[in-house]
Amino acid sequence: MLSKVAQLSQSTVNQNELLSSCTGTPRRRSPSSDFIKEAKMWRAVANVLPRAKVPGGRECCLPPVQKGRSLLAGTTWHRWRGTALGVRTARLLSMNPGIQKVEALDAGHFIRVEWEDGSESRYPCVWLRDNCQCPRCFLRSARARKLVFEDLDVNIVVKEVALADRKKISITWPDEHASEYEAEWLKKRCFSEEARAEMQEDLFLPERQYWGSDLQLPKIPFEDIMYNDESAYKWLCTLKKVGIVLLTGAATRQGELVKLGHRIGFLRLTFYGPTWQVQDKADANNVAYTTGKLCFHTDYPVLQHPPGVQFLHCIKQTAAGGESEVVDGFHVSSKLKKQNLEAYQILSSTAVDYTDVGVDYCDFAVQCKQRIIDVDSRGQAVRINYNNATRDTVFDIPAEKVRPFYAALKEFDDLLNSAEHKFTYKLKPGDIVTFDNWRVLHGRQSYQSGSEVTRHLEGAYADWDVVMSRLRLLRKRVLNRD
Ligand code: OGA
Ligand code: NM2
Ligand code: ZN
Ligand code: ZN
Repeated sequence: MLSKVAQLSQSTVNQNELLSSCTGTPRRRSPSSDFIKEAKMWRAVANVLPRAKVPGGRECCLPPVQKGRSLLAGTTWHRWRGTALGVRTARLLSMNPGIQKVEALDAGHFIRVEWEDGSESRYPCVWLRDNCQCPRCFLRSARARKLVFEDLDVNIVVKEVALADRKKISITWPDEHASEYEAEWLKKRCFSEEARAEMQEDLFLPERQYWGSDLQLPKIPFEDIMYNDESAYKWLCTLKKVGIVLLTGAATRQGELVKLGHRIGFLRLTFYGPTWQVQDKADANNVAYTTGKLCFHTDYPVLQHPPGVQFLHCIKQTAAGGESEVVDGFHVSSKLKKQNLEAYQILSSTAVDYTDVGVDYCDFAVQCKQRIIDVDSRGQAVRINYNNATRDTVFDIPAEKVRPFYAALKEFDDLLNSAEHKFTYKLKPGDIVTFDNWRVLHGRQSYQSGSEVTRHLEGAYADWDVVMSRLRLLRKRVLNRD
């Protein structure tokens, strides 16, 4: 049986099915909008983008940057075009290298491949045996390893290695099992530091663009990202790199975020429901559901795995007040690290108790411990977990460490709120702000309460796993990669 991807690449009709099944094409629509949207969808499917030559000789499906009408007008689109769109990594990934020579080294523990361009790669034999691609060792349909670890000899050496042709090597193992490895497959998995870094960049797009009050808020029409894969790809690349993108022109009714969820895959359900309504509520179960000011926070640090991405759709906006504020938490963290290393160390090592108790989608009594700044092995911030409202009164640290902790948090909070770092804007009805909830702290100014609802946002969350998965699939399609 053909894989789903293989089947889908067979005809445009099937490509259309993929769009409607996985990428959120609305199902129930009025006849007129149905017709318009159907037409747009077909246009998106049939969209044959002009082919542009990119450095390295590879072609990619990108329209040339048009003067005066960039999809991200006024943003850094031209700057990230070169890398985030896969041009740099395309070098490694599109290279079709031939093999000059292959030999065993180190008593058969290593294979050395000499490439036609004169460079070389070395592969440990235990890794080669572990990654044999034959049907006995690998299930093609699942692209997963069948070989069980028990059956792997970690001291295995190669018995024979040969160059099948310039595009393939073959290995015979001591038990006569035979493996073949393609040149391109091997090249991508080269163990050199440079090749590994390039592959990791391609998989995880770690590049960050820090910003402050000078942020030029990236904007894309909601319709474009819904019906055009290239726009959706740009949206998600920018969301990853900058941390925030404003989608404009959505309908001013509930339900747009559910459609957005279908576009990426699915939304993240929490105790506040699949989507949630930010408006002034009697007996509010969360400070967000009042007219009060919300100081800079990330949502839901009380969850062990806080939502990676947040969507806020403005349905109704109040005349006075209710402005939004955002700040780049990774940028501010790096500033804090330079300014006061001790404060940074306190915030990245102290486990803070969070609590959230109440009733919404169902009843809940959630407790969690989080560091305000989560860092990776190099000490770089990877997730901010800070909501002053849900920070517990219970604080599980020795009494003498309490004041130093507050002093450190004060320094961080001051930096977040400095005019240099924060960006203020006001959502309009039809706007959907999409942002990295692990990186961008957000807040809002207070507004007047009244007898009727004057401000209404619908909110939803998604996980980064889901968003990055959609980004990789869109990239594959937009850049016409294998
Ligand atoms: C929230 C929130 C922002 C706003 O609901 O968590 O931050 O503008 N809302 O109301
Ligand atoms: N809401 C907006 O951490 C939080 O309590 C964030 C979550 C209520 C879903 C607010
Ligand atoms: Zn095998
Ligand atoms: Zn919030």
